[in-house]
Amino acid sequence: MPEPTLRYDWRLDEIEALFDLPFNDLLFRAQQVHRQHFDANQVQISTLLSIKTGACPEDCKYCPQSGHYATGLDKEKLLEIEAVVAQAEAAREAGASRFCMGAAWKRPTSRDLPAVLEMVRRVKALGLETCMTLGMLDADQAGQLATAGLDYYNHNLDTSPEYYGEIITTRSYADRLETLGNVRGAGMKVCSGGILGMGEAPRDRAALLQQLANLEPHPESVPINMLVKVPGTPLEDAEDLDPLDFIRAIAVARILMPRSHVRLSAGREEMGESTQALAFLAGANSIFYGDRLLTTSNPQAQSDRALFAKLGIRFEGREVKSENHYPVVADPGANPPVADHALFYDATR
Ligand code: SAM
Ligand code: DTB
Ligand code: SF4
Repeated sequence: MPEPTLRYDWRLDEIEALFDLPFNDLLFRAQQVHRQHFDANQVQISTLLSIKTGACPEDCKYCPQSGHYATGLDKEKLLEIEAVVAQAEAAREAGASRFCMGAAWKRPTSRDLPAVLEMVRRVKALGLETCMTLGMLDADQAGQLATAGLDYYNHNLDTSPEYYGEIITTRSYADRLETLGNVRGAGMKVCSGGILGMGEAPRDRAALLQQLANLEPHPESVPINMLVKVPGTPLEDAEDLDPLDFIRAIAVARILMPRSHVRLSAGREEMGESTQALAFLAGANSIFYGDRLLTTSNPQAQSDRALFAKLGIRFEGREVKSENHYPVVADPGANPPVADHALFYDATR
């Protein structure tokens, strides 16, 4: 099949028509696109660390770290650099190729930035890809992070422009787009996605993906989070999203942004193996790996390895030692030979 040209002009009605396809047709199309650009049996592995937790001045209604809601989180100071490096080393040993550091800030201040820049340099020196999510960035801050060696910056659009005001009032959609522009302008890779299951309408899910797909270039990484309902947040009792609608959104994201890594992000613990397997079939090819997200729990690494074994999925990325890594040989013909210190290569780079 000829490679489709990347598009940045998706109309909402076209995207809604994809969502409305029969489920099997949608998944088939997504899987075709996926296989044109990726090894369908490889998943990129990122590990998250909260480097500054809680007491955030923003009012994001989904977020346990917002200081506006009583979620029982203690406010913490910025972690020490050595503690961050130690966690990054452990993530690397466990097989992660990217280390993502998150801070509950509206934006980094000039007081905090030097320590953050040192974290980037030190984590990068371990041979890991680096990612940070620190809130809004101006062009100068983005430039400093890029110079320090930051590979990716995560800043989510979260939902559609129309629904956004129901979820956050302390920073605007335009603010978010501006930060993404500053990240791009500094030459870093963009990680941007959203959250589903916040009571949005199907049209909002289509409109979120439209916003992401019409960024040129597309974000290299697109995290699709299922809302983790945290007691104390205004969304703690949000109605469950049908898992099949979540899968549809993954499939549509894959079709709209064929070369991007689509991350099956928060919410995996509540999902079960079958939904996760469907997400990989729909074109998700990245996860957060490790027992914790930022403040909430994620599946145990051991159960992720077991799931990957069942599905014949391999870790994408750097060379890793197989004793700390899951050496899948579900189909020996399709996998690289597994030795004691097997090398796993990213076939997509
Ligand atoms: N404070 C920074 C910011 O928001 O720009 C970075 C950290 S913030 C926690 C990163 C992202 O995590 C949010 O944009 C949101 O998409 C996601 N997130 C936060 N709480 C979540 C929840 N309860 N369920 C799912 N995703 C969540
Ligand atoms: C993203 O899209 N999801 C991650 C990461 N980017 C920073 C965060 C998920 C947070 C889930 C709630 C928590 O653990 O606090
Ligand atoms: Fe703060 Fe980020 Fe949570 Fe919003 S999502 S309250 S900005 S930590």
